[in-house]
Amino acid sequence: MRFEYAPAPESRSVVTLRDSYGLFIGGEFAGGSSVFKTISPATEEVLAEVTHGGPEDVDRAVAAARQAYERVWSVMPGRDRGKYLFRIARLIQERSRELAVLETLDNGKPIRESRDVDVPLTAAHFFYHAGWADKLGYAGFGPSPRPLGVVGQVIPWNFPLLMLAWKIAPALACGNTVVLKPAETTPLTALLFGEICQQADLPPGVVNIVTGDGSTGHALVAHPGIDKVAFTGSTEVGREIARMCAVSGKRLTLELGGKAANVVFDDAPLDQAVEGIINGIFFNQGHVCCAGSRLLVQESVADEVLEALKRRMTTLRLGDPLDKNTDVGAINSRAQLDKITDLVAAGDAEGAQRWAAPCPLPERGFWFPPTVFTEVSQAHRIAKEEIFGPVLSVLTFRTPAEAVEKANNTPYGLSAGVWTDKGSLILWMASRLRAGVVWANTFNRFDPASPFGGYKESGFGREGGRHGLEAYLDGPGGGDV
Ligand code: TAP
Repeated sequence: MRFEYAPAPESRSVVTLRDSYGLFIGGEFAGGSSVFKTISPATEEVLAEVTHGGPEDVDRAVAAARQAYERVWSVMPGRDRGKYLFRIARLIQERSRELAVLETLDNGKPIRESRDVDVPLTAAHFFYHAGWADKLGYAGFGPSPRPLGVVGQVIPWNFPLLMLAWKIAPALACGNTVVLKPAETTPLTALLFGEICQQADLPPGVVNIVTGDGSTGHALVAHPGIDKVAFTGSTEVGREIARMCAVSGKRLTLELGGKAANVVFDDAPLDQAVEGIINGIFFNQGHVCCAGSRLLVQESVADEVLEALKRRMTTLRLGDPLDKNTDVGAINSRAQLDKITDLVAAGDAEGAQRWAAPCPLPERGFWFPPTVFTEVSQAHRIAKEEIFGPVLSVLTFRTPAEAVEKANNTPYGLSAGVWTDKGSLILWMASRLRAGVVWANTFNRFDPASPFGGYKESGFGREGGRHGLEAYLDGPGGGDV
């Protein structure tokens, strides 16, 4: 039965959008030489003008971060750094509604997700790392581990605020200062975070936000004044950054793409598994590095699972991201929509069978319906390449060994899911899957205390947990190149 829901839009009035935003350098907002527009992907409405940071702006930001590092932050006792981080975490909670609405406007993700996932996890990351700031000497890195210095951080558009938290919170807890470049299509919550730093009285220069495009990111990574680069984004750009950092003495961590297998055995609780498949691929429109984009289902239950999956997909609500009933929001940009459309066309051309949930798409903005491909072979592009959209490729297997072989048949290695009633099979699978995270009877679960990161072309280094601190402290490990 399909229920009809009255619209329940979240109010936009909790956010005051400015016409234009400057760069956040040395604790102040200031304009630069040129600007670009950021739009709402759901309506194509221009939200604001944002400053494009050039090499000279990056230079100023790195100088401000260096000064703050040497004079204030690296010499401040950990317990005092922790107080600032606790203050930031509380301000994120206080301003959570504003942050959630702004994230949804700029990114296109459903308000339900920004309100219930992105923003609470962002606050949780700051709380967690605030707790570490005065305990680093007990974390197993020696009695007084040292920070690295100035960190250049470049993040993608799929979880703008959360990726900022994954980068900034551990860096600051360990005593580093940062220059962060948000993605071109989603700069607004990072700039609001700059305001939160001001509100928290964070010493000027400890956090600097330089907005811009790939060229700004390039200038930051190439800058001789930074000691470490932390990058989250595509494998292609990650490769270029690894080449740039090689033999430079800069430390490097890379969090890159994925093509995760979500493996369903015939003894799994199937209704629960179907919810996990839906969450695995349609959460955040599939713009998730660890999305369960390849469903591996045991042949004996494949028909049953597919039928239940399609039935569930017809109940997904696609539309206005600010509506609290919406499950599937807008695709983040026209460029990403074109990429999804091209890969789906390749799936058709290579002979896979496409089925999309019947749902009307809004006329304006960028949209793609939840889609599933069956009769997919491992050689198809849709089974090999990261689509980064709401598109699931279904393959089948007969034995656990075949499931492992197919799951590992990818250049990526970020995450995987296993659905079965047998604990022994979960452990058997987890020890053989080449993935940084293996979820058992769940998917897309995150916690700041749990390290996250990849194998192979999904990158190296971990974010979160004690392992994540290592990437921001001087000493062994941390993904040196
Ligand atoms: P990218 O195109 O790689 O962009 C990521 C960031 O790098 C953006 O800020 C981008 O700026 C910047 N950039 C682009 N070219 C650069 C260059 N030559 N030098 C330095 N910086 C440069 O990725 P995306 O499309 O935004 O994000 C999607 C990708 O991120 C997917 O592959 C996804 O799997 C991955 N991802 C991975 C994770 C983890 S934890 N592994 C988490 C989220 C996303 P512009 O925005 O201006 O292009």
